Amino acid sequence: MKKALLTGITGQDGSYLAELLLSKGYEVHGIIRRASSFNTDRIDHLYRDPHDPQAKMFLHYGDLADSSNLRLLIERVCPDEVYNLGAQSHVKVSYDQAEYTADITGLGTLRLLEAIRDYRDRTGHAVKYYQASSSEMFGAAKPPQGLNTPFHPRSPYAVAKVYSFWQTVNHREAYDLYACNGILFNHESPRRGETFVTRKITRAVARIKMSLQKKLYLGNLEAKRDWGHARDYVEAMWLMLQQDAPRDYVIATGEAYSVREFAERAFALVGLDYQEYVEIDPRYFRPAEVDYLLGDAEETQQRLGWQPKTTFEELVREMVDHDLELARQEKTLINAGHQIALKGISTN
Ligand code: NDP
Ligand code: GDR
Repeated sequence: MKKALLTGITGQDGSYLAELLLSKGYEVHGIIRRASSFNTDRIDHLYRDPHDPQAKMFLHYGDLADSSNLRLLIERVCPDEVYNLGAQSHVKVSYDQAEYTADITGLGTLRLLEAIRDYRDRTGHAVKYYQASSSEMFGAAKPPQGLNTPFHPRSPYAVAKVYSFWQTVNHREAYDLYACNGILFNHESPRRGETFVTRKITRAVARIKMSLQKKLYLGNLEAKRDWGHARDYVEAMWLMLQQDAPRDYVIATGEAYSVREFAERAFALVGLDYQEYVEIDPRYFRPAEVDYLLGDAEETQQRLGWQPKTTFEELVREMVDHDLELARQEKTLINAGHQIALKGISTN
């Protein structure tokens, strides 16, 4: 039985990847951060008590800021594959917390790579490494962007991801580590964090439809993104670690839509006109914007034998349907006299 160790298992991608690896018979170990309230909602359906002989997923406290903890976990778990999905992953927040983002999203990668290298050298146990690289690294570069496009990062987050990209390449070249960068363009799902624009829109669409919210405040509606489904993209991550030799890959759909188009379609699905509900609030503008991301991924995707399965229409519909159900539940609770905090409406 193969063992995988995931950072970021509580995030959107971590939850889908954990599902995929469990379905393939892996023993899955995830690093979670201690918080004063539970932060495991996305993986609760996968959890079994560790005393249960059927348990295949195990959670360990840790943090990308803590090298000694990362080293200890690698010793204990003896993983065959490590997926580094953990990050301060919000671009706008990275402007507010630039140093923290550099530490976790940038240096965190080095801490993990060095721990793996040391473990491999001492034990001889081969470990394959996946780095969650991002289309944000292309930033201001003209579309379409592919493996040969020079990086031009436009935020502290993107700069930290470029650092991690090159640390991963250098560990492959200098130490012969099986290490891959997956340069993934935006991917969304009903599990997307509520302060990312797609989920912020679908949550608002559903709440407005259910009369729980009146307006949706957004920033730049003209930014274009190449949006895929997270469930499809985690398969590409896994495939990258199953090849004969390590390399870097670009994963995208090859289609881009603006934030405005996303909003238009999401509102239309519930019979509403977005123009009546969306207002612009400059607080959501970024000091430097990434205007247009469109992936040129044909070549690397062919190498993997991977194609996205979910269309843009299907993605928007799945997210809206999911959030309509959530809004119905909220409405029921409110009607029963409970107080519901409409989180995510005014932040980021
Ligand atoms: P999320 O924001 O949903 O999840 C981020 C994860 O990182 C969470 O599990 C979070 O834990 C964890 N994390 C945050 N800080 C730390 C820390 N200090 N130490 C350890 N773990 C930490 O991101 P996604 O799932 O969307 O993305 C996964 C990865 O892929 C990220 O690295 C992201 O930057 C990258 N990426 C994402 C893309 C996308 O479109 N989704 C595209 C390209 C790259 P907690 O739950 O406790 O906050
Ligand atoms: P992004 O995702 O920055 O591409 O990073 P996000 O959904 O935050 O923004 C996409 C675009 O929408 C514009 N926008 C808004 N964004 C947010 N969050 N809130 C708003 O109200 C709003 N209004 C307009 C933004 O300006 C931007 O142009 C995501 C993250 O998952 C990264 O971790 C990942 O690396 C990249 O995708 C690929």
